[in-house]
Amino acid sequence: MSAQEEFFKHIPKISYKPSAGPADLWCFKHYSAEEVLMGKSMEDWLRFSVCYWHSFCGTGADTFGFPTLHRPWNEGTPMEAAKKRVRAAFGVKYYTFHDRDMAPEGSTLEESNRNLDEVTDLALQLQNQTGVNVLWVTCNLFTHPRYMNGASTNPDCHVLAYAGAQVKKGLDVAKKLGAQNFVFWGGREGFHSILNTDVGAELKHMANFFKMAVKYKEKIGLNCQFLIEPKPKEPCKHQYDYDAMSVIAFLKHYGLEEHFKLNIEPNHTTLAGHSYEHDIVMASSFGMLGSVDANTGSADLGWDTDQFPMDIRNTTLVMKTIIEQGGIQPGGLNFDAKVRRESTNLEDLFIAHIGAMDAFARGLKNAVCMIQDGLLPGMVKERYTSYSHGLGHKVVLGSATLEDLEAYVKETGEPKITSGKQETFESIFNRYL
Ligand code: XUL
Ligand code: CO
Repeated sequence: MSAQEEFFKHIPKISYKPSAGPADLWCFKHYSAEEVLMGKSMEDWLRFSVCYWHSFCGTGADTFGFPTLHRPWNEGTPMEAAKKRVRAAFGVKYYTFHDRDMAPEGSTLEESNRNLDEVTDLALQLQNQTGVNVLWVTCNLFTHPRYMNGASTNPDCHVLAYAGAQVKKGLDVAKKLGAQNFVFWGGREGFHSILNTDVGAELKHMANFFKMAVKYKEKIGLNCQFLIEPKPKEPCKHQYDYDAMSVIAFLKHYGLEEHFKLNIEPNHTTLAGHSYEHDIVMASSFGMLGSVDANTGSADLGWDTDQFPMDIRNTTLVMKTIIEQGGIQPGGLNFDAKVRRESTNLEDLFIAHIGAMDAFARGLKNAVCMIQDGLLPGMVKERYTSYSHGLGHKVVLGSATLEDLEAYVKETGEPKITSGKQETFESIFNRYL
């Protein structure tokens, strides 16, 4: 029996219907996979991926309450449920998963690895049948109690060794399934108290751990992009991968920048006190934006709520950056997002994905209009014209000296006051939404 017949009998095939009215939610009003914009199809610009842990493992349980989402694929023994989930998950183009979402942890490393082998054999078979691919794999190095004081930053090398063994297996699985990326999210790589923590030692251990992963990846000929996912806090009080700039500094400091890019999750960015698009833009400016965990938080809450991204302003700014850097491949837009605990119908899970895909498709179209129109890019260019010639050009080339600057001021006097025109930029931006 196909997953469609087994789990999703009443879910229609979702197609593109630009004339859809506000109540017609079982279609894409904006996402038209094959439509070509600026030389690439929408499917290639957006590279959507569904994430396993929220959409297939999620139960709606939270710190205050029991599960509310009863999914038919979560029934049976842990291994039976794992296999049902794999079958249910095969309806989307890309998927992402943690090793422990795919198969339950056993009582020994060997047993965990066997479980993973068994379920990923089935996943590979289904991938080949359906053409669905892995956008990225990651290892869960934060749920098991052994990791409560960190994985690669644990003060006990025995725990670091366990994490290394788990990552080794994760890389093997990534190779077996043809994953296009491999993510490291350091949820417990940080501290709760500075008093019991040797920060310098922990950072060095983490860097050397990453070097081991790079070496093993090269050894097995795994051809995928390594990504680090910044997040400032939660579960730790302070996490080393605080935000895009901290991770870039870490990578450059330890000579790892050739081997990694960043997977930016906007809900983590806002948790770090930045605006939604901040880390997308910062990572991209350094040529380090590798992938996006496309979600959003609630500005009025300030924690990691992992909501589906529905705000067109946000999706427009993200897509503008992605277009400007020429695309996001081999990364993509992974919906690291969960339906609300109160959204208990299976239909809600579909509406959430359709709505978020449409929000990004609309963001893409807006950004294309903005870029092709040339008005805003032209205005930005205009602000920097003084760097296109003379002294400004020397500054750009790195050949100007302080003496040159002083001579210029002596000759030309006080710079004139120039408006930054923020409200003009904002008003024009709004015209594209
Ligand atoms: C946690 C988070 C993770 C990573 C993968 O906040 O975003 O799910 O994306 O471990
Ligand atoms: Co994430």
